Amino acid sequence: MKTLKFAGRYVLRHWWQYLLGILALYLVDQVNVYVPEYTGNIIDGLTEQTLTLEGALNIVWMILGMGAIIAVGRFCWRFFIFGAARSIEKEIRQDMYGHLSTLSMRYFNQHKTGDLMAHFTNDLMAVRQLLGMTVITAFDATVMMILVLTQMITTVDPRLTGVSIIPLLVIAVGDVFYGRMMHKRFREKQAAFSTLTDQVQETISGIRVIKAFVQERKELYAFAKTTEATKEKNLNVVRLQALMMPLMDIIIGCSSLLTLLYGGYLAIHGEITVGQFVAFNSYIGMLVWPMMAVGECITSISQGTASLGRIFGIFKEQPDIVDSAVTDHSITALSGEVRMNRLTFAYPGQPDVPVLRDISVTIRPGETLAVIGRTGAGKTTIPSLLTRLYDTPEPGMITIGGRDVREIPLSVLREGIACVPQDNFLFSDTLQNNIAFGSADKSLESVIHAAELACIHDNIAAFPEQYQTVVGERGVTLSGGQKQRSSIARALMKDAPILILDDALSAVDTDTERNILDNLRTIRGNDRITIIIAHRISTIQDADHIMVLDDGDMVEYGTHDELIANAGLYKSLFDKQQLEKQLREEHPDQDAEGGAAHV
Ligand code: M5T
Ligand code: MG
Repeated sequence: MKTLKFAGRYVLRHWWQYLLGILALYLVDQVNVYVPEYTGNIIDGLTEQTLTLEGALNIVWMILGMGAIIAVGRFCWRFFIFGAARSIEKEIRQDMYGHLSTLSMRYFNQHKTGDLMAHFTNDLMAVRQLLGMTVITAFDATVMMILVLTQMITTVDPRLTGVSIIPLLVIAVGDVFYGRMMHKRFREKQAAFSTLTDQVQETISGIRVIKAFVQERKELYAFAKTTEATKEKNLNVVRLQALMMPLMDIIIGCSSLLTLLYGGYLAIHGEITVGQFVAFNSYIGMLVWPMMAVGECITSISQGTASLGRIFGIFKEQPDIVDSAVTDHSITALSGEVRMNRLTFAYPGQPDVPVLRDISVTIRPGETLAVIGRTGAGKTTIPSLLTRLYDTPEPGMITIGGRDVREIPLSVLREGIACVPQDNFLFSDTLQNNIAFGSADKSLESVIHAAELACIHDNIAAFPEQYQTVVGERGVTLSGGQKQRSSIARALMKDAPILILDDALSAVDTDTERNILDNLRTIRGNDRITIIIAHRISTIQDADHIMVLDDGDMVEYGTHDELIANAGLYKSLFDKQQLEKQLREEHPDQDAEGGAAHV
């Protein structure tokens, strides 16, 4: 019901188009119904030899005129109704896209990309079909049926009408069963399509891994299975449709036979004229389509409403993280210290597995906090909570300038935090646009400045098209380190009060790393906060505070010297990495790119 209300809102916006379309449709039907009557008149006139040449010409003109009205009418209904359906499709697609982008991480973690893409393609197509062709078919079929039956009864004979439509009633009853079977098969077809889209999408995104692990054949085999399954589901639909057609022909044949027998009988006995007999045959022909249309309508209504339901499912989904009653809209910029206050957090869906436990730190403006720890220790979770991709279980666990992050308007919070995520992502666009993404100032000078700070300018300047170089999907034409540094440049463009680098220097050699860190120190000044997450001690040793995370616990906290003196986990990491460095220096040809052991 809510689904229909949802669709109704869009339809109502285009009510005048539907109205005009339906009027045109009605006009065409009305005129169509008179054509057999006029043809019948000519035949009667000819057999009874009462028709003058002038009279015949008049009728011919009438028929031509009707033809013209039908042509214009057909254009109009197509134009108005298909136009409305296309517009609604566009509006729903636009709204769906807008809504989807507001949804929280939880939603995207739970839904497959291919499935979501199928909503935008297949499901919308079914809805367009429902709001376009089906509206026309349903209306047209009903009007045609009523008009033709009335014509049959009034201009020919009620008894003949009764007899001839008996077989056609069988079609109407059969349609119900047909519709049910079709609905089920269509649903399966739709699901198969989703799986197919998903597989293509995953293969393309994961092509590097597939190639590296020489899994092309296996993937091809898996894909062949999916396409085979999709073909089967499509064939199921086709088979049912194919079965329907000959059955229909048989039934229509029966109807024509009855008309011929009983109509012939009536004509021989002079109860109807030959012209009426001929006209009646045309009417029977005209009834076939509305009868078949009922089946079509049932199919596309069930398919369209199913798709509408799937689409409405997206709209029903509400973003978990939004501005709320506690939001103080007078806050327009981030400032002050960042505090984590007994921060404990578990991901939604796994409430019993806290990934951060009882973390308390304070970072004052101008300071740098470094976070180090084994993989899976909970490092990335910290920026996710700071930018509110997820919410802390209790207020006050993370505050900025003394205010809980929930009190800060979401846009202000995210504007104020420039983050280089661990899985950096470049769009299929020019490097200039990628770096300027999210900044108001998109000028080349600013982009170059940011690129220089991120030590990527020289690389970009060496490309033939420099900043206009288009990076492929996910930036595959750039090296890992180049991608990372482009992402850093993007974050630096924002010049935000809080900067977070999540493992953003891991693919950069140690000398470049040093340069970038020196640049950061200069530009961050003494009023802004920097958080650096890393695995390499060289990245973080100059930070004001170093937090050592181990399996969600902050096991050590202090400066580099304090932690070395502490002789704990940090010290053992340091020793290990020093040893590796020495080994590399002794055998420089073995591992030229400075990839220190991951902790
Ligand atoms: C910490 C778990 C993950 C790990 C722990 C993103 C995410 C993580 N986790 C979930 O259960 N659900 C999620 O959606 O949380 O994860 P992290 O903070 O990403 O770890 P890290 O950044 O320290 O690791 P790494 O590898 O980046 O150094 O147990 O399973
Ligand atoms: Mg991480």
